[in-house]
Amino acid sequence: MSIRWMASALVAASVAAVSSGQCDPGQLFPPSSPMYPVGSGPRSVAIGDFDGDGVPDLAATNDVSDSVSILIGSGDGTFDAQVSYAVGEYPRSLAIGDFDGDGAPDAAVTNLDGDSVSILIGVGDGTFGAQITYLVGSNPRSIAIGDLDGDGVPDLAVTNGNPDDSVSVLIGIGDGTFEDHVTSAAGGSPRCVAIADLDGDGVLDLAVANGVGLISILIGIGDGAFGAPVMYPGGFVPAFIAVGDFDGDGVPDLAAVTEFDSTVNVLIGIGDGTFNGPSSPLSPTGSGCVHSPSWSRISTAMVSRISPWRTPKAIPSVS
Ligand SMILES: [Ca+2]
Ligand SMILES: [Ca+2]
Ligand SMILES: [Ca+2]
Ligand SMILES: [Ca+2]
Repeated sequence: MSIRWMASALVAASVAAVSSGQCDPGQLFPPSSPMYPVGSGPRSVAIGDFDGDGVPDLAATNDVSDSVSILIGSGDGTFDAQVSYAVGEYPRSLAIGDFDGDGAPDAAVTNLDGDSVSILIGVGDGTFGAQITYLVGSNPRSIAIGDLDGDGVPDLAVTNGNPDDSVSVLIGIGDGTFEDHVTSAAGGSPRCVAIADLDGDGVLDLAVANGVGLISILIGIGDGAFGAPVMYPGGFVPAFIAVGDFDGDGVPDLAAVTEFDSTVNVLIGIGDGTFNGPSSPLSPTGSGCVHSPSWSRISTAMVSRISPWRTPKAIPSVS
């Protein structure tokens, strides 16, 4: 049973319930909370001032209708009706940046089933040009924007899920186009990527939440390439990761939510690219043991998910 089929079935069931009188939308949402139709299967949302009037607007990915909905903000808390733009197959995440340097926000969208990224260049009046797509790895789920090679032009980092288990970097040219993607190993079933200078050398680095229960740190070299990932235990299927300075020492720290542990795992940055967290870094070679009291809370099932990482063909798919 495909995810797309299940999503369609849920939408159909909801519509049927409302139509049959079993469910009154007015009881679910008060009249003061307006709802705005978008496409089918909305998955993620981002904010940008797409028409340049100083009022935030919305962009949402719709994974069943393979589109992005743009809703222009009126300034009083309301939004115009959506205008949709076609993107690739099963769009998942999107990020907003100015890829062509014209001051108008553009959008980058991961297409989970299309193994691609769609770029929508903003005109500046709230409309967007037709998509330009770039191939990446398998099952791209998450996307982040940063100047990874230090040339002043925004670049993209994209997680590629199983079986590629990598991060794709697309270097921006500056005119809204991107070079072909270059991949770096990231762990097992990467699900979310965040960008920050984790070791304070002025070069942006990557933090990746991997579905097999690991947080990967990839230190940027400066030309858009990255060193080998250093792994930290991340709980049972870390799904999202965010960067912030939680202890106020000026060094970025990490917070990752786990899908099945019902926890947020916090890793405190040391400043050299390493972290104090649930445990010490794991050796990518698989040698040695991890000595940490918190390691014991990781279940046998969790260990079985980590151990196969040392023999990549055995990694369970959680994409
Ligand atoms: Ca632009
Ligand atoms: Ca760049
Ligand atoms: Ca760095
Ligand atoms: Ca800190």
